[in-house]
Amino acid sequence: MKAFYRFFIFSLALLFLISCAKKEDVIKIGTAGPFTGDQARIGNDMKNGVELAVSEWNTKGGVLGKKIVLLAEDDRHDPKEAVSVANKLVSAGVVGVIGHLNSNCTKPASRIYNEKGIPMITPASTNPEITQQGFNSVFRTCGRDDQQGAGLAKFVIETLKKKKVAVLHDKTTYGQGLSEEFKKAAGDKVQVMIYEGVTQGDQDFKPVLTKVKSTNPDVIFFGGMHTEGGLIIKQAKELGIKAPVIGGDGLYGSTLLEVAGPAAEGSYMAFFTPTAETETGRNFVKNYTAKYGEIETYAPYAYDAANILLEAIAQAKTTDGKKLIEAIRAMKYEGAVGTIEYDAKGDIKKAGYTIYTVKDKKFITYSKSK
Ligand code: ABU
Repeated sequence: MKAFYRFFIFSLALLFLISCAKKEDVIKIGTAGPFTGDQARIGNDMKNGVELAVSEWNTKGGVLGKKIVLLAEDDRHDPKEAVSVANKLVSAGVVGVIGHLNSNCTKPASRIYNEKGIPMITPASTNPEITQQGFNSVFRTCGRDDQQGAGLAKFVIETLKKKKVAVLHDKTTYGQGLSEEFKKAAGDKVQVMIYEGVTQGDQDFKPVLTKVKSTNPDVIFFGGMHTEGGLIIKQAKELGIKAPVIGGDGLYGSTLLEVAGPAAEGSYMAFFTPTAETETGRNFVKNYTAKYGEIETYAPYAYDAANILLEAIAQAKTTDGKKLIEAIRAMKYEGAVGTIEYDAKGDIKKAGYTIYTVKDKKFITYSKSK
């Protein structure tokens, strides 16, 4: 019997040692965003960007001599789910996270990562407050909505030369925040004819658009995402509204073209600077499209975010969160979208926006910010 117990304890100890050894064999990084539902296309585009970076590093031997494992969690652009998946990623032992996509998810999730000292780089969340929480672990590769809102206001005033603006938003951290930034930047150079919130997930915007129509605006500004934006564009046309719809990066993407159909022609949306005209930018486009097809939206920003995190691990020679955060903050990274450098808050030092319009069912560049 004694021999049996000795064998039993020896086996348990062996199993424990094997599991510890296995744990140290890989380096886990996480990504989280809306991988299902109406934002699945942009969510998966973001995930693909991260996956591409990870696979390229693994082809070169991983990082610190270890294979990189990517854990991807679907937050369904639901803030509660975002907190839940953030806890799941932390428990699984990720050393850094790329995500989330939606500002209303990134903001609460960033608290979880910050409590554990784990760096988080969002490639898409543009609400200014994300980097104003006093969390030194929070970074982004995209710009902010104060920059985007100011760019859009300038576009309406100086390029379109329009004054009467109907402002709608989806009541989210991003959508409402962007609309506020637009209004703030436009000041008294525009006349806000109506300012109303709509609900994400709604299908019928004709009641609010009927009110919009009665104010006879020159432009409809919508702070929100592509599904609701597409429906607003389509239903505004159906109501005979001539004013073009204009919005931010949330409108960009094939879902808007699909939902709005022919009504999308002549609408305007800001998006970040496209991939850089450099070897890294061109290689990214070539390798991404070969593997996943056309780039949807945030993929290059996610690719750069993942590369920055992995480069930080390589440079710091550790996965210790504090050291990684220091390495990210000190880095000057030449990525697919250009040079990325961070300020003290975790924002990129240089953020550019491009205004697109829809022509012949495609997004085409209208003007670029300097
Ligand atoms: N930047 C638009 C979509 C993501 C977000 O900030 O909520």
